[in-house]
Amino acid sequence: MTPSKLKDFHDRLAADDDGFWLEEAHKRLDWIDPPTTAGDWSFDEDDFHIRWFADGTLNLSANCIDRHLDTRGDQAAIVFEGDEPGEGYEVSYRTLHEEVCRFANVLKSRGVKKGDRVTIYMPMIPEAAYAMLACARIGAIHSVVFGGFSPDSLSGRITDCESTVLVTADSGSRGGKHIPLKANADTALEHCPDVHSVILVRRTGDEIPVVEGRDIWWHDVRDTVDADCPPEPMAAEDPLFILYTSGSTGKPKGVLHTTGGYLLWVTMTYDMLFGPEDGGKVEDDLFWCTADVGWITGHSYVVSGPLSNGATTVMFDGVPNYPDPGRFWETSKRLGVTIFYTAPTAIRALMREGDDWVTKHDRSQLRLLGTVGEPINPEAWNWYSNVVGEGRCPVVDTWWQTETGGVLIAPVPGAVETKPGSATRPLPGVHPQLVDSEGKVLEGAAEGNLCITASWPGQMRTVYGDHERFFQTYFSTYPGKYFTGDGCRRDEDGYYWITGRVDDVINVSGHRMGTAEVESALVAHPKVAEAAVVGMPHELKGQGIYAYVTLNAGEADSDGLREELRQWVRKEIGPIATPDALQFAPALPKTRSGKIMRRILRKIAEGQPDQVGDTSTLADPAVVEDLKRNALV
Ligand code: 6R9
Repeated sequence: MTPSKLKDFHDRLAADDDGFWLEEAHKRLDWIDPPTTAGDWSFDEDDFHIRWFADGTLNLSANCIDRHLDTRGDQAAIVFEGDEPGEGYEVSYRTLHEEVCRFANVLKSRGVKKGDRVTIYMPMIPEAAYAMLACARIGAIHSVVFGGFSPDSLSGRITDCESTVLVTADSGSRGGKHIPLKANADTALEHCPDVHSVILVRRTGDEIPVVEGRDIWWHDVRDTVDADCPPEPMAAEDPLFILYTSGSTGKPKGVLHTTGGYLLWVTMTYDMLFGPEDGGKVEDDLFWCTADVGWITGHSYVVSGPLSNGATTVMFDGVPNYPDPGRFWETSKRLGVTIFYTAPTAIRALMREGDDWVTKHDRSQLRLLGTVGEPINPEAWNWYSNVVGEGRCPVVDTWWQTETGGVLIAPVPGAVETKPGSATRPLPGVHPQLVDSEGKVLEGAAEGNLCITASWPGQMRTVYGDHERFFQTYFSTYPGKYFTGDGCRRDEDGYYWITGRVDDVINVSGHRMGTAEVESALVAHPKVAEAAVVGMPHELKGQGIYAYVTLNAGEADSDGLREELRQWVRKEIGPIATPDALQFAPALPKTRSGKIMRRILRKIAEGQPDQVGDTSTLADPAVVEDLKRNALV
């Protein structure tokens, strides 16, 4: 986009923001009833509400599929690339339409209606997208659970949103290893008596038990239902999906997004950041976002954003270093990928393997590179830009969250100059503000806590089943503002530099982990009395998990028990939650009122034990000496 075109967006917003949003909504989406109102919201406690385009009706799947059939029916909508290089196929928009309609009719045949919740626990295969779009087509609310999560995590999420239907596969295949999805699902479902139907997709062909009456194979029923399914008219504010994400307290929250605002936000941000250059055509690009559909990035920029724009999107069911660290670039070349979007953790891991794995594959077809999920260090940014992108491709560092639906801060290619390590400037319609811990607004160059002062269409609408928690979590810390949980610096040019979470959330390889979740998994072990978990710097993962564990009286620590506890957490939550370091502590540092002083634990985990600061308010300051002596870093 040219700088003047971007300026035009800002000017139109400044002149008449409601008019701007209505115009964009009408232009970019197909409505059944076009809306006549745009934003209607208040972040104040006594009048708290968020609505966008409230009198409009539309259907997301019709926008992502049906409206393209006349012009791009034969164009690839999805290019699937499996775990083994070259194991894949293309799905045209026409085929996507048929598969999604059939999937929708299978869901209907199992009694799924508008508003019902369907849980999806799948590998990164096109059927995962069919299932998501099929839900949207009939107005069911999907909850995708990342395939790397444990049976317990899965059952907790199924129970929280009261799903009665689960979509899963026999097993997944990642880096040559099989992931027993169906076996995990069966274990999870022992605690979910209300799930009456499991739709099973065959992925690996692994032998699995099938429960008569409950489980049905997709390939058995696919041809028994009609190949057409009319899209359900949905009010713009009807729920679209729930996605669980970790917060600083308690169990993961079910972030709920609604239909119209979310779809406009992902459609518009995809176009601004990854769409064709002026005069170009969307079908000339091949877009590859490496995220899994189990995360928000997969929802917004593998499925809805690209498909709503009529783009071709890659679904990749593998890992960056299998069969070797050249996989991304070998596959990009073979498929003809022009836009590549991944996480800093992957970039850092590949950077360590050396440039040869990159340079041996021709990358001249790449034109744009993106990153998401965590702060990118300038060294990794420069390597991505210079080695992968040959200094030719703009690097688009996109800052956003599950809660924001789509990108809020990022450089619009062609219009905003980049700085290595900065997500740069807010997109049109996004109003960031920095505040200090007392809530005082910071102007100009400053560092503080990142808030957003005005609603945008893609904002989450509630925590499923707990609207009070939604308000308390995001709007009570700094009244009248949405608090992101991130720290941020703004430089003299008005550029934003995200510094990481300021709450008790750890960002492990771009995945959010609540310290409270890991702690509760640890204390569930019969030998553990108490646990405290903090982040530690990690060269590849960005942050690692550092756990302090106090055993029950009479239990002896040992390396064997340390490993047992690490595996315990892995089994309870999933591999991403496995502690990187686990220190046995006879006691944790507590204030006299019994509050754990995390500041001290963080400093020790960061390898800065001499900076723990004032410990005089501790009930027993001697505890700290033991912690320092036995520190693992
Ligand atoms: C999209 C996604 C959100 C948290 C967010 C922040 C971190 C995401 C970032 C970034 C620095 C970026 N984060 N993108 N930090 N620069 N470009 O990742 O959503 O899983 O909800 O995580 O990730 O800390 O608050 P989610």
